[in-house]
Amino acid sequence: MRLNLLILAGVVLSISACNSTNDGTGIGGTAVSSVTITGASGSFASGSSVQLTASAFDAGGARIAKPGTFVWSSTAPGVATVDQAGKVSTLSTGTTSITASVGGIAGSTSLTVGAQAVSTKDTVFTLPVAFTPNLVTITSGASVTFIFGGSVEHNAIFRASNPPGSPPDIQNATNRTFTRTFTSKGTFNYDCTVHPGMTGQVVVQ
Ligand SMILES: [Cu+2]
Repeated sequence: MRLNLLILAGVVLSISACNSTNDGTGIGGTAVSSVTITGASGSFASGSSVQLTASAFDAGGARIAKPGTFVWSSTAPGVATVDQAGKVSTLSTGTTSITASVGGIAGSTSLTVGAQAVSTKDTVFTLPVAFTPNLVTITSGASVTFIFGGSVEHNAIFRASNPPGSPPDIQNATNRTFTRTFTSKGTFNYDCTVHPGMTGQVVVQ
């Protein structure tokens, strides 16, 4: 059984308040009532990046198209940093809270880097141009199923810098499923060379 200790995604917090100053009103004067963050799911390998998206909503729950500029921050920048476009860079094992705020209203999401329960098999999806999850930890001899969904072509090329035991690369494909078995212990990094920054990691214990 796999412990989903690390599936810590989605909206954890949204704060309602009524102090709408400067950026608190969007185009048309709509006050921001809540902020949510989407885009993170699963656990993340250190040394990877994750794009988050913030959305602002009015008191009636309608999304505000132009709420102003979100200010992003990370409570544990040693674990992961976030730039002002919502792009998270993961640095080391741990958990951090990523916050986006506009008009005095903040939303945040918890994000975990590194540690993951060991699994006897796992599945990686390509959604939409990211390996999800981009970190899986399996026992030696276990397999990972790679599901290349949708119409976008991807590949999975194991890095030359990996320890001995990388399975065969997965060449460009769409809408196909591949299984790769990992018989050697170690950390195996791979990339989709079609999409720069689309990287993943299999840790074999
Ligand atoms: Cu790709």
